Amino acid sequence: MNEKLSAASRRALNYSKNSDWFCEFREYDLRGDFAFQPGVTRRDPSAVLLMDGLYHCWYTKSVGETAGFGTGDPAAKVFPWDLSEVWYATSRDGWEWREEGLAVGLGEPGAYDDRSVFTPEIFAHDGRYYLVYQCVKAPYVVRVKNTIGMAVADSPAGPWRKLPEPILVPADNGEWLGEEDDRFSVISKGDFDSHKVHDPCLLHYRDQFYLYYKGEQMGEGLTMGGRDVRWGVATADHPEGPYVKSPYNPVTNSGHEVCVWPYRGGVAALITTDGPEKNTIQYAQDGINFEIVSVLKWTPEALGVFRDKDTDKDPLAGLRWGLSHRYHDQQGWQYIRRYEAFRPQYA
Ligand code: AAL
Repeated sequence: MNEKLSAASRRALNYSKNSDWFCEFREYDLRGDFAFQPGVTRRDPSAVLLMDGLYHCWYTKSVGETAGFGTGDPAAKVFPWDLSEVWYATSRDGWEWREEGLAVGLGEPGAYDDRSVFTPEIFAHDGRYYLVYQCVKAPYVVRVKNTIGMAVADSPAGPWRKLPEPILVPADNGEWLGEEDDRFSVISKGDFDSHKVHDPCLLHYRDQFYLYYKGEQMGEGLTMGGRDVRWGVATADHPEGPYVKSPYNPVTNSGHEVCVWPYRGGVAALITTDGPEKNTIQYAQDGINFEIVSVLKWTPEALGVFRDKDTDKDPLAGLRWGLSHRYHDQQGWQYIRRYEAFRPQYA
């Protein structure tokens, strides 16, 4: 064998394995209330649960145009996910969806969630349902800290009982520089999750509750893969907490919306959008130490996976289909679509 191996060939020595983790994606428009609707934003769908022959999902909903920051009007909508609430929909076939109504609304003025509640994930355990989602307390300025809230119900249709305080908050070890409302001027950055804790996703794992989440950092930097966005995990002995951040955080060096599923005693993750390892599937045998197992051509945005009862049967069983969202136009109208993952059959 040729003794001279290039750096790329040395790196490729391990690339031939894991091909069963490789997949591509297709995306489809949906019918009913999830069809595109100008003037309405529906985005960031949760995982899809199937119960008694009915599919259920939760998502961010808001109406009205996005004005952005700097209007001088504190009531102006600054992001498509500002002034939002968590809504709930069902479907008999996963294609035609019916909007059932509001699941979790804004808190009272002055509460930690009085400005926006958005980007939900659903977790079912022991006959009880848990929604985890992002919260913003007014005023929604650039430097506002985003937290994670939880609401609990005995039925997917609610009623939902909010916990009195967020279950997870950003690290408080960064220091802003000056008074200007920008998120990059800092005296010190602090931890990877010093500005926002986002995209919560709960799994029951190794007899604990693992809350995976995306962190955004004060003074956010750039890497060779773009935005420096990373995930962390916090664990608890009870679904309602208290959640303790892992000493291993951050557990990824890339990614955006959190998309994780259990597989054969470990945790699989779809890493998208940001960072040097974006568009990869990664696997952690211990739920903490993730390794790349496949590199993907393209991924849908903000996946909410269908929670298959048996995800051990195939590496991709936990990713096979679900919901995603798409920006229909730059006015900020996003809508929910269906995605499907498939293994390409090369001739
Ligand atoms: C989503 C999530 C978070 C971000 C925004 C709304 O895809 O990553 O919730 O803040 O985009």
